[in-house]
Amino acid sequence: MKTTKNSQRLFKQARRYLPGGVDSPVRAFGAVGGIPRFIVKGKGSKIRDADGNSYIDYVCSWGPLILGHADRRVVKAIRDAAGKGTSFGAATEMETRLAGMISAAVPSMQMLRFVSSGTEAAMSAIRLARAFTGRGRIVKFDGCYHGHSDSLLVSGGSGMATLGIPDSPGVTASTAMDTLVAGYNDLDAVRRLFAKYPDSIAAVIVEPIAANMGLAHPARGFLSGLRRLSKEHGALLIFDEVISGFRVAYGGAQALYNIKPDLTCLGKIIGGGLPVGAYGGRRDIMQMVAPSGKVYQAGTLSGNPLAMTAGITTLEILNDPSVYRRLEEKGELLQQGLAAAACGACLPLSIAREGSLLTVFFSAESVTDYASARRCDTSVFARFLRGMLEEGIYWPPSQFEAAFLSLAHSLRDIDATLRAARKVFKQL
Ligand code: KE4
Repeated sequence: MKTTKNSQRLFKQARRYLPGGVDSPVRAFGAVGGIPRFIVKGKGSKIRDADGNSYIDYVCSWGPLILGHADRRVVKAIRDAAGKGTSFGAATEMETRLAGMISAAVPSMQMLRFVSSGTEAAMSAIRLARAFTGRGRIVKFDGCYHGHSDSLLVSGGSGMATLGIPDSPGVTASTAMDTLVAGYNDLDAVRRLFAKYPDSIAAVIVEPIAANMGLAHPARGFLSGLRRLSKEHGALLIFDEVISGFRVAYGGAQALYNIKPDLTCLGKIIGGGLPVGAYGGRRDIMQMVAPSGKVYQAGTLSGNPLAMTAGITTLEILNDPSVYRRLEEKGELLQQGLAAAACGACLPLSIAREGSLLTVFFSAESVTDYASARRCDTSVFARFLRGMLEEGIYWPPSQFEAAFLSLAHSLRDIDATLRAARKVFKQL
């Protein structure tokens, strides 16, 4: 057994000041048990914990680190920028530069605004959609996550079209009732919502490739159906590409599926590991954002020089088709190897993958929505997670998250991961 003495001590200290000892719930390992590892260093595909244990990392900060930890080019750019000042609360040329790079990569984002998290991006996009359409209701999908703003911390009952119910205490019923919920991939449910609430739906917000129920692909015709229905009913279509943006393709999922949303939310990769989010889209909509328009949104550290520099450096490296080919090859190798290992252990497993983003579901059926995701065996997943930790593999500590590969993951890393999986699957 790997020792976790120091992580245990640090976790105990952390719980004195921080709820659950963490600054984001999933980090507490609540879903999988065991001691959350306190990380002291990362380099490339590896992280090291407070007890000196080294792991091949498949969390990669939940997506931002597509280049791997402490990429020397990103670190140098941040170091150089920091020497000139970390934040001015004033305009800088770098914001324009990164915005231009994003708009060139994602043409539907004719204009955009930087914020400091994906939550802020999605929250602001919803406010803007409500202002632009003059309507109050929104549609989201069960199992999709768009950050922790009140309107979006709402989920449905089953996969049917339902009035939203608060996902968290503190979200008022009056707020939740403006959020309508449908099952992911259930286009009929969305059709029924538009019929039931005519002229009152401001927007449909969707993860074009879902990654917060584990990874689930859009069914054929689902995204184009949402595009058609929202246009037909005068609602905006918002793609939340906080995870998929610059992950599944340089142009995101909208490039893969050739669908043009009205607004897009970004985060994670565009900050190169520093806090950034962005929302953007059609010029006629974005012009409504203060100060050019009346929709208020602001942020002390929005577009700060360090995050902009890290984002610019990261996107410059990603803007090379061979990058996504290499990520695809690594993802394919890992998926094939995991499937073969599960087969060898007679373990019911389904794997969903898009490029360097994948989820291993402990279920024989493929996952197409939150209802099917919830049928997975989460207790087996927990044993898998803990077993992989023992083998030096740091897998995302929740069945309902995706794993992230980076350009720094080597073939040796993948071999080591598959060796570990073969051993752990047999123990399950
Ligand atoms: P942040 O506020 O955490 O930067 O972004 C919120 C968000 C918005 N949209 C999507 C599709 C997201 O996946 C997220 C956040 N992702 C989670 C992982 N699934 C962040 C990890 C965490 O909550 O600690």
